[in-house]
Amino acid sequence: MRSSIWTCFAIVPAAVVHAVPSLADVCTIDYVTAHLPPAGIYPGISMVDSFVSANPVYSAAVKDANFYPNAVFDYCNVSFSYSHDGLNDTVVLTYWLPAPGNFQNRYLSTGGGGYAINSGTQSLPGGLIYGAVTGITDGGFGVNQGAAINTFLVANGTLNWHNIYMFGYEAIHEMGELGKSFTKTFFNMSESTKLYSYYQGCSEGGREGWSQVQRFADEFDGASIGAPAFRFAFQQVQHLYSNVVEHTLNYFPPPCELQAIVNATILACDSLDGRVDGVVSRTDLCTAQYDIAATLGLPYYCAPGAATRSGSATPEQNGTVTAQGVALAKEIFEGLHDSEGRRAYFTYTPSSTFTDAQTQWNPTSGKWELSVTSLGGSFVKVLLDLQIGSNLPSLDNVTYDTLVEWIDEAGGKVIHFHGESDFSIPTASSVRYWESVNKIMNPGVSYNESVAATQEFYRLFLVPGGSHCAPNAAESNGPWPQTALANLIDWVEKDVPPVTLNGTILLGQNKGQNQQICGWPLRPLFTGNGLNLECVYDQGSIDSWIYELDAFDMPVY
Ligand SMILES: *[C@@H]1O[C@H](CO)[C@@H](O)[C@H](O)[C@H]1NC(C)=O
Ligand SMILES: *[C@@H]1O[C@H](CO)[C@@H](O)[C@H](O)[C@H]1NC(C)=O
Ligand SMILES: *[C@@H]1O[C@H](CO)[C@@H](O)[C@H](O)[C@H]1NC(C)=O
Ligand SMILES: *[C@@H]1O[C@H](CO)[C@@H](O)[C@H](O)[C@H]1NC(C)=O
Ligand SMILES: *[C@@H]1O[C@H](CO)[C@@H](O)[C@H](O)[C@H]1NC(C)=O
Ligand SMILES: *[C@@H]1O[C@H](CO)[C@@H](O)[C@H](O)[C@H]1NC(C)=O
Ligand SMILES: *[C@@H]1O[C@H](CO)[C@@H](O)[C@H](O)[C@H]1NC(C)=O
Ligand SMILES: *[C@@H]1O[C@H](CO)[C@@H](O)[C@H](O)[C@H]1NC(C)=O
Ligand SMILES: *[C@@H]1O[C@H](CO)[C@@H](O)[C@H](O)[C@H]1NC(C)=O
Ligand SMILES: [Ca+2]
Repeated sequence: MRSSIWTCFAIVPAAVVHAVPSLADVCTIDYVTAHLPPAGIYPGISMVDSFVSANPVYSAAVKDANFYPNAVFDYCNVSFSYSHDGLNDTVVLTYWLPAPGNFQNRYLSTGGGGYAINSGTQSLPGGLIYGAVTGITDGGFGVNQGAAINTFLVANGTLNWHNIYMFGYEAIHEMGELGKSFTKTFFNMSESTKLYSYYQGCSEGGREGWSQVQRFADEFDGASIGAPAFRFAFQQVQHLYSNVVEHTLNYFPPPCELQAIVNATILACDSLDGRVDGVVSRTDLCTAQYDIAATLGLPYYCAPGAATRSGSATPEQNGTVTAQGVALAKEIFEGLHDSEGRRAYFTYTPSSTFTDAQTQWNPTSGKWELSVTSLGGSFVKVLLDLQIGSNLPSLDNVTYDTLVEWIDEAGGKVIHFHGESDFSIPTASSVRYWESVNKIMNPGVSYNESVAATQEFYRLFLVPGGSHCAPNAAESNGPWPQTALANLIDWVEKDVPPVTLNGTILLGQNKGQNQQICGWPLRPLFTGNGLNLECVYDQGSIDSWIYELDAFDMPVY
């Protein structure tokens, strides 16, 4: 040992002593253990030293992902855990670290979906390929983290507030603070070297992103947020709306019938944006100009389906669109109103799939029957009725004041996008949020002036044809913001704002093509036979996205 050190010093110039170590040099349990966040870095938290794992992984390949381009990379796979003092809990953090030569002074926290606080390791390459240490947390929910709502009650009627807070915002915050500290220590960063910190997530992960931006202005330099499942009570209860329409109209359509309506709608509305590409870039024009009654009598056919873990085999569906099917679809497109006709919430755009309205085949009765969506059902069961049940989310506590607070303090930037054909979280939900921020932050100026001020730090993009946090097989030529994180990095680090958001067509015959995505409030319109995308100011289109929720006395942001 001694002689090999001596040899090293003897024959190599001094500069090489500081040479970048290899992945294998530092990706060891000993090195990680020696570089864990120091005690006291975050009040009330202690590292659990006995649980550290680290192993290098070489030539990992990712392909066809929605939130990062194809890549091949090496990384250090690290996990360690911490506990809240006095609670004896265990929260497991997983970080993927770039090889030292590829580290670019960046850190990224990522989030989950549904009632899960992370998306497994599938989100981690997103930051790694940009030289960022990238993390997920299990929130302390352990192997059951996929349905964290299972842990929100300790007994019927008794909430487990610790778990609810962890899910609501605390776990993501702790992951960010510990992750940044760990990154600096691991890579020997000096005090004065800037570590850029980011957040990326979609759906529940989008809500988690906003839960940080709203409360902790300094946590991230930028956030890339898709289709956030925020305004949680509205969002989760509205998942039940389609089921309640079915129940009220006593009509439980074969799924194929609704699919046929969607397909016919896309076909009919495709050209309204000026380009025949199978993508409805202007759902507002579709709402205004297309009456789905035109689908009455349309024949449809779907092949039989095999049994799955959660459902029995389904028969062939061969029929024509019925008056009941049309009435059902129309009622769903109206959105939730109270019995006095006052609007309670918005709904999905025409061309979105009717996912919440999915029925189930009962082989015994030989009928399609109601299937209550658990996204909404578990919410009501667990969080409203406080009964231990199948699953449920946390009720976030965002008020007007917290919104104004973070806006006052914020220095970070946010790219927020939402598929225009989202079937799970109505697109108008994100428009309302952006418009609320825009209005609250910029009193007394013209709309255009307020838009310019808000776009200094917060930009919203409606993705033509985009589905829920994914491109849409039914509108396969639509663009998808696969490089949103890269565009955010350019905005934060080079001050290049995404005037349009870079989109890539990920499916269909135009796969691989680039298509820019207009920044709200401008709307896409193609001219020149569909060849030129223009982002136009269209007051009628903007107004069509803004709803009066007059079923409630309280303001809804
Ligand atoms: C990463 O580490 C975790 C925890 O030790 C382990 O379960 C997993 O298999 C590792 N992944 C790879 C690709 O090495
Ligand atoms: C803490 O949890 C561990 C296992 O999770 C258990 O063995 C130990 O008894 C607990 N300690 C206290 C003080 O509850
Ligand atoms: C950090 O510094 C130590 C001591 O010089 C060195 O052994 C280690 O390789 C460095 N780590 C990285 C990631 O550069
Ligand atoms: C569907 O039903 C119609 C009318 O009964 C029949 O003509 C057609 O062949 C059927 N299609 C399939 C694919 O079974
Ligand atoms: C909790 O309430 C449910 C009804 O929602 C009931 O079925 C269950 O038995 C109750 N559990 C306990 C432990 O009381
Ligand atoms: C919700 O707001 C109330 C009143 O400000 C506060 O006491 C409570 O801690 C908040 N809860 C969450 C989850 O933020
Ligand atoms: C607002 O800006 C748009 C361009 O983004 C322009 O077309 C429109 O005329 C402006 N409205 C007013 C009232 O200046
Ligand atoms: C609707 O279109 C999709 C392709 O986008 C196709 O796979 C599906 O079979 C069609 N469904 C019906 C009922 O026409
Ligand atoms: C934009 O997307 C294209 C693929 O559509 C990609 O080649 C390009 O690198 C992206 N640009 C940026 C700035 O991310
Ligand atoms: Ca089109």
